[in-house]
Amino acid sequence: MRIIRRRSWELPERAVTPEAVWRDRRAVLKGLGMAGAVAGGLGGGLLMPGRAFAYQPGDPTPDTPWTDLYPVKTNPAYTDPGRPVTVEKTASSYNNFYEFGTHKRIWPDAQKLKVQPWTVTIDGMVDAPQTLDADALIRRMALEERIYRFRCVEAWSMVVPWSGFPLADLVKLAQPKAGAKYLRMETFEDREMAHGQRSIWLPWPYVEGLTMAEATNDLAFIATGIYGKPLPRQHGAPLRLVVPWKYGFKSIKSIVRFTFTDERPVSFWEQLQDQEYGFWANVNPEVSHPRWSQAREQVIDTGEEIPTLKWNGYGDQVAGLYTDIRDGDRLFR
Ligand SMILES: Nc1nc2c(c(=O)[nH]1)N[C@H]1C(S)=C(S)[C@@H](COP(=O)(O)O)O[C@H]1N2
Ligand SMILES: [Mo]
Repeated sequence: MRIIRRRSWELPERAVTPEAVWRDRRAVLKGLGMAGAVAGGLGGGLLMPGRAFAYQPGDPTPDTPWTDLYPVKTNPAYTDPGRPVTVEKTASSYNNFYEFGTHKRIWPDAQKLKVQPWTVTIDGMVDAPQTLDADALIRRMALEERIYRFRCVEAWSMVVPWSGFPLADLVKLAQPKAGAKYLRMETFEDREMAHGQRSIWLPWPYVEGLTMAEATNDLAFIATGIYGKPLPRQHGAPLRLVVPWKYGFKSIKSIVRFTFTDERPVSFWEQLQDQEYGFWANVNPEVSHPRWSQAREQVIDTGEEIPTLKWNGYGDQVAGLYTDIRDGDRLFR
């Protein structure tokens, strides 16, 4: 991961192929009856980044069985993030999803993610191990909308309205045994579908973990939607974690397995570089990343630089989780 040096709209390819051009090209191809041929066949690297896609960031999420559930009711406790909500198109075209590439413009490639069928396994130290379809799981939960601040370890941030359910509700469903101390979460593994997973220097699958106290904190959320729609693929459809007091990499996408365990999970980034990405990863402006300061952050749509808040401003709700843990509010441990 690198710190951003340019704002998203300053990326050179964006300047060369502004969106109006992609849209025009799409309209022209459609007129010629070629849109499908290009998107499915010739597309590839040749036309990047002006590849013709039926879907563009900000459009309704295509091909998901969950559209009827949205929009969901707002949770009044999380309607005031204290900052403007990020422009939807910006949030959904500036993503980290290493399964599809190491750059921020993964949204076209992420459209290859097949979201159905999608099986979720809940196992480990639980009284109710189960394997269920994502659709069944999502329909079983009471969905709500929450607007959260989100801070990536790369020092950029956004504010987005997530739809989903509290992670605590999934914990209830699982009925963990008394000995369970951690929740380990895992992303899908499919090298055919997700070409980034062919990079053997990365420790696939993506794994993340929380303590049980963190997992049952009211802020810990499983997002199934964003901006009042089912999650677009690039945001980690069909379900992903959101833990807004921690750096963004903890918020694991496209989860297939929830395992309750008494062993602390080793996360993807920790396995790759434990000197830089620790288990706790709580947002903390006082603890620098070894290669850059965490004191400030850049807002992705306006480019404004603002001071970073400890626990991303959620200390009232989470500081208590770390009183007994030495260095628990730091990036490493
Ligand atoms: N499976 C998986 N989950 C992931 C990532 C990833 O590469 N793969 N990137 C993480 C990082 S570094 C960030 S900042 C957020 C980005 O979420 P967004 O693209 O929805 O904004 O997803 C996190 N979850
Ligand atoms: Mo991140």
